Amino acid sequence: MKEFKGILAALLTPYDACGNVNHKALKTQVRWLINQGIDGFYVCGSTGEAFLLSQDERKAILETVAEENNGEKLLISHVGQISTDHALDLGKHAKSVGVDAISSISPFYYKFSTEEIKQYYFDLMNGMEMPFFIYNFPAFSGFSLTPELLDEMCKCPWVAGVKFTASDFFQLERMKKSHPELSVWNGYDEMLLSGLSAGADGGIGSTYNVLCPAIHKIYDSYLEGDSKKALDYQHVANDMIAAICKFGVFPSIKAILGFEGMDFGCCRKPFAPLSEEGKAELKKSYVAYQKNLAQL
Ligand code: MN9
Repeated sequence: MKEFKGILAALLTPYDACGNVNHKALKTQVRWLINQGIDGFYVCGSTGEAFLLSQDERKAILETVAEENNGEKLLISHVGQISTDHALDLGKHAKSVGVDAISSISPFYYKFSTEEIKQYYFDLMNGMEMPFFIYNFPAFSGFSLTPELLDEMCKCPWVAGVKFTASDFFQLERMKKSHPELSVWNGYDEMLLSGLSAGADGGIGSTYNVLCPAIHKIYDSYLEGDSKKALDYQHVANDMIAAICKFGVFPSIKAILGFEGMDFGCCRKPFAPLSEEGKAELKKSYVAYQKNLAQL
């Protein structure tokens, strides 16, 4: 079995001119990332516009990624939905496709109680019986996984770890200290080194779609015990990430993939298209990023 660690790209969803999922571009992107040293893929998460896709589209995307990946790198399928049944439907499909693990954000919008959210996770894990990563992203979901709640969740043997998209590294450290057997993925790319220092086993991120070489250097340098070098690479990556955040994370990353010859189209509405000014600034930042990376 593959180990749950390393640098995973939270894949974006490419669309063609008619707004349909562009499976060909997706395959090209998966292969491009494998060639750059990526350790795996997180499919149809926030970055993949999960909640702007139909169930069938999500299933088809996973199948395409699995086909191109061909068992080479880690494959984690995000199956989160507001409805337990819809999430289970995606999860069972993902299991049949042969993913390494499943993951889900907590059900949102209705302000479900902690008990209801816990039950949602238990229903998914017991329904799928395979390694499961709880996706903790309080800023978007409105729900925060506490170390105490994680202790309770761990009564289920299928909990494999947490995707921790938050900046409370005390919480991350507590989770990892109490459950060293779990894998914790850092979620904010701009804070990868901080997450690793607090005990994270790797990172899953949207900007890794375009910054894999620099990001992998942060990870490798940290593991080699060279925090100074890791920080140098984090600085280089963060100059680019700051520009990406300024103009909208997903449209910006799609534009950068466009610079690399992969046409990902726009994000689905209500996401707005990237401005011309944004595109021009991103281009400048991307050229500078590549230069800075080469000089390190
Ligand atoms: O989960 C990603 N968050 C979203 C991780 O997709 C909303 C991150 O990779 C961020 O996009 C990135 C930029 O803030 O850290």
